[in-house]
Amino acid sequence: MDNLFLELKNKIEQAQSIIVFSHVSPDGDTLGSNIAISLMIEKYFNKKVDSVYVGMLPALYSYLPEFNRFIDVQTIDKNKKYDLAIAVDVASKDRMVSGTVLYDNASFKINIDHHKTNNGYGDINIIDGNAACVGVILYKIFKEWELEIPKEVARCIYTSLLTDTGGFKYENTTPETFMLAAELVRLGVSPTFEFRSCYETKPQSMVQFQAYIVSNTVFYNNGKIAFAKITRSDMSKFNATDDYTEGIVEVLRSSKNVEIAAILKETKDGYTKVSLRSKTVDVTPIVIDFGGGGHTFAAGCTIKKPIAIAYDKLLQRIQSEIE
Ligand SMILES: [Mn+2]
Repeated sequence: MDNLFLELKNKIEQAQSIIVFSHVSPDGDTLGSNIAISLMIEKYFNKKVDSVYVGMLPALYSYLPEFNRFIDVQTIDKNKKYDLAIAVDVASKDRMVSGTVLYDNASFKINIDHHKTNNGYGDINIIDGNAACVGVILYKIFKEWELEIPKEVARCIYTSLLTDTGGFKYENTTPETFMLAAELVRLGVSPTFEFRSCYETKPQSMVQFQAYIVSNTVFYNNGKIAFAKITRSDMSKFNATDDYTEGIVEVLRSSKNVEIAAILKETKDGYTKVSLRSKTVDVTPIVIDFGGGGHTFAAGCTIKKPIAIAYDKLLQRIQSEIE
């Protein structure tokens, strides 16, 4: 692993133009990691970095330092050839959607990730399936490079850690997680500020939308399976943006009997985006059947079927896993 860290450093030193990618439907890890590595490269390597997102940029994370640096990938010329492209928290190349062509065009490609389903699509692949978040990997890289971590970068890594561990409570929460959190707090991060900014700033309509979706959830197999359906009309009724669904699946899993909770969301093009959370069942085989990926207890996929059909297919598949 250490060799890869050095190789990465060499590649950054050699590059003139650098682009950093976050995955579509960005979360705290992919955004925090993007800003963290971009700021470190700009500060210590004195290079300009383009930090890009695809699709929608959730306003929720606008409390992150230098959040305004994010560029919509659509605004960049598709023929542009960067010297170096870095993907952070991007489980598979297609999660860069319209940005994939820019990533492929780059002279050299880096892939930094912690999804165990990542197939290693980069020229250098720094993948640690045991890392709680990509922020953990970045912290190790910066330490290996013997660089001091400024408070802004510490805050970004803290958000990666906070969000990907669900507030230090998922199975990926280890002694290392708390050691890193302690170190980041020592570097000036305020846990209260980050928590409030991240979890207690929902628009009122979002709280009401989530309550509505949760109250319409259907439970199967003696309450072991929870299925929540979100249609476009539900979304428009509450003026909901894509980030409005964040956190609902965790509420469903909080029911005592639930083993697997599923959120099915109708996409703009009439497909079905699925998000799965489980307590003890490995859900990766389920989403892989539908062309998706993710972690053992948190995974997702997009089923290219209308929501009613996707619902039945997914329910059957999950029931076969539970019985
Ligand atoms: Mn992640």
